[in-house]
Amino acid sequence: MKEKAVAAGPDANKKDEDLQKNTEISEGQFLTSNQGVRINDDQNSLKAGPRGATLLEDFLFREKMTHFDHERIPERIVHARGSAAHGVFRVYESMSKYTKAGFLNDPSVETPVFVRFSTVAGSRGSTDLARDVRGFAVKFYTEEGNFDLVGNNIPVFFIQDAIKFPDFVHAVKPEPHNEVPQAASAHDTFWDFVSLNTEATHMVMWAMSDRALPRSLRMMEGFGVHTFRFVNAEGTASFVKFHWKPLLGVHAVGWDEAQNISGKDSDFHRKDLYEAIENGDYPEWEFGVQIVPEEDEHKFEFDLLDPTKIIPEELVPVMRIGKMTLNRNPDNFFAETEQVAFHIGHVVPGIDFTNDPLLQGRLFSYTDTQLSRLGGPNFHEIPINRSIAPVHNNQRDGIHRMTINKGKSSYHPNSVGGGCPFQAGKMDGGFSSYAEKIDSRKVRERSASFFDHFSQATLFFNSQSEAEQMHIVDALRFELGKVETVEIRLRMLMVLKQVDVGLASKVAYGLGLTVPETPEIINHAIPADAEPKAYQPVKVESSLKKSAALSMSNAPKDSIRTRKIAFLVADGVDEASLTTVKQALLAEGAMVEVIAPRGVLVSANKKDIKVDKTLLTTASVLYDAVFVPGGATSVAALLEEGDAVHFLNEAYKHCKAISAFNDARKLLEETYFAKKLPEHNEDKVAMKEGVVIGSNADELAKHFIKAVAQHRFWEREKKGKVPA
Ligand code: HDD
Repeated sequence: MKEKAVAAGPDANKKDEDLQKNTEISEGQFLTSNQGVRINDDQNSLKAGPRGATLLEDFLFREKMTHFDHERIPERIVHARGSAAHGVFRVYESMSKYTKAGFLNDPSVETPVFVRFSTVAGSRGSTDLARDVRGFAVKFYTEEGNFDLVGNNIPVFFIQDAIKFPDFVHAVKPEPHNEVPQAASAHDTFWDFVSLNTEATHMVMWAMSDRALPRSLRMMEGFGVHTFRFVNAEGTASFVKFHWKPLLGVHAVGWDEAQNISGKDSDFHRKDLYEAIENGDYPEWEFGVQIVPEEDEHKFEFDLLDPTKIIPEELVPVMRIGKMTLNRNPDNFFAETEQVAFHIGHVVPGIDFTNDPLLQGRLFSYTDTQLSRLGGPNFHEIPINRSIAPVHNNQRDGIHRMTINKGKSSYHPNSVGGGCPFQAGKMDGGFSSYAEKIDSRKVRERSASFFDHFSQATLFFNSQSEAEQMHIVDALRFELGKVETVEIRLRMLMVLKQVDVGLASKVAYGLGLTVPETPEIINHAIPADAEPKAYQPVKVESSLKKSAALSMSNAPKDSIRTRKIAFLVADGVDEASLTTVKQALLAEGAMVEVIAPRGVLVSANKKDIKVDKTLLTTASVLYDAVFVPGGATSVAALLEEGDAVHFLNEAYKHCKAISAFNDARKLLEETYFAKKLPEHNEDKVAMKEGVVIGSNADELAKHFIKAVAQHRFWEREKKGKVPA
């Protein structure tokens, strides 16, 4: 029977049900071998006597050990370290005007998704807080097949043509002679490459900004990067850029903080995502699109096909068309997060490609890499990768084939199988590529419209707040400071000069260098026998000077949902102030952890209070803000604890909200920021640069909540770097 395309219907559970079929729960079961034989001793191998040699005959030992010996698969060449979650997506209104993709046409359809976030350069076990781009890969299990949106948290890329990808990755990865540094771009080869390959400049600015240090995977934007194509049922196409906008806002940590987090808890982001979902604080993103009609392709100052360019939101606003909610953690990291295989070429009818040369090259790489990573061509049969739309074709056999195809025919056309499976006609939802007109010479060339390497780097830099600009300067001083070859530092200063002269000279000052006078920027993406002048990178004067959407300082700061607040306490704490402020914070959706010198705690009124962490097992860098409740004995005890004072000093250094109730002010007076405390007037709440002191717990809580929502008080940094 000819199968019609399955009508779209609300079926978010379909993927979960599919995964359930492959779930193994050992509860109440006997231990068995892989052949189902029950095992009665898993503690001892089979020996020739209790003190004798192990016998080769021990098939149970051999099976267990052989499996163990092969438990690892090659890690991803890039994006090796990742964390993932299941969820759902729903479009707000039909987008049929632009695309015929079923999941974007029907607001009643809830599409299951699996999302994997990642860092790019580090190995599987590397730290979450590396300065790096974050991968943001979404697999939509639609009724018309899988659509993978394999994006990043930065909207542009380092290179314009996929043929440069191996070079770029070799340059950013640890250096080949000694395999250092791990998960870091702060080394010679990375800066050598990007200073010679100036199309990277725009992306370098993003990577040196706080965008590369997200506070949480739940608080970062996502971008499809390339310009894709939407095609509607009439065959009309438009260009489209994809965005993810987090409903928790876009927030970052500082570089010193990031480095400390890496030491204190290198799984910081992974745990944060997992715990939020376990707590029912489901992360949400709105799905955004920027749509450009076909006829407007050439109306911009940049080329829509150039993946090192954004379309500023001032020119084409982002339409928020749907919402994604991540609501379930994977059951098994390896089976799901590790084995998931994304591919930019997994599209559904209504979504199509453009000639972006980076996108085109990616279309080859993703299937190819899974062949060695997942061991063969049948990785689409691994439960996490399986489409919920039925799969029928004549592909057969290969390593680890799961499907048992019945019947005689495995070719098309056939008559012995009744002609099945049939090709789907247009009315049956068959995919047909957008019939773009192509009439051209076959060349190895880059379009001259790709040679503006600097204008959007400048736009990005100019759009940053003062604090954000300073962080970029610091990041460049740090990274180039780690570069040993002076010529590379100088070359990079010449590149930075193209972005902004002030930026280049500030970085140069930190490095103890002078920006070279005559910039000689040569683009190396040219054929050996080409006329170099024609390929000289240029800077097109951008008519847009600033774009508000590019600065995180403009992101909404009206919520403290899921922010983690540390309460510093010791025996004798004033329970009333602790409870009042805690309740107020919890009511706003924040998370509170009580941190004491030891694992037990008794309040002044002799109540046992649960301790979540001790000063030894946690650190200020793992929280968004600190509150010190009152209580003379508690405050006196904390004054004796160097770790408690350090906790506050460090929180201040990292520009976080800090609050003290009543007599807890004494503890703040022991810190290095004692001189910067707000004047405390008995009945009022005093607040200065994110430090809130007061003796009315309700009022204090209100002000503290506002301060936490501000995320960071970067103005503290203006007064110079502070010790901690
Ligand atoms: Fe890629 C993985 C995102 C350019 C080749 N890429 C990978 C992942 C993400 C991206 C998020 C991890 C997927 C996962 O979680 O499993 N890649 C991007 C973006 C790019 C980009 C946003 C530019 C716009 N990538 C890119 C190019 C090539 C590749 C130009 C090669 C031509 N990417 C790969 C890969 C990976 C990969 C080698 C490694 C593991 C994998 O695919 O499954 O094929």
